[in-house]
Amino acid sequence: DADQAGQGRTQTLERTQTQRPRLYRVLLLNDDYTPMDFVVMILERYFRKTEQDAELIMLAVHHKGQGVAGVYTRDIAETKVAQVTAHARRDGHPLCVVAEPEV
Ligand code: NFA
Repeated sequence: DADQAGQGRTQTLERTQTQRPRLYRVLLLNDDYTPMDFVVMILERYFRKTEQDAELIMLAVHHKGQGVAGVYTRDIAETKVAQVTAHARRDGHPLCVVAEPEV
């Protein structure tokens, strides 16, 4: 095409700095039925929290309605949401987990 042949109208700007990818918060939402121990296990297993941190985050979600389990690039965040949702449903728990972009 014209661009390939050097007739192009497309300009490529060279930049020395690389862009950093947008990051996404993975949020856990409170509900009345998911056992506290299950939420703690999820935070340890999928979000690599210590037992102490997992308990603090679980209690914050329980009392405030939601809380951040971790912050990741989009693919990783979406994979965490899918894996945790599948695990919760498999075990019969309504636990809700969502990803939202950081501002
Ligand atoms: N609120 C749940 C209970 O009392 C515990 C819970 C915490 C659920 C965090 C979801 C998220 N069993």
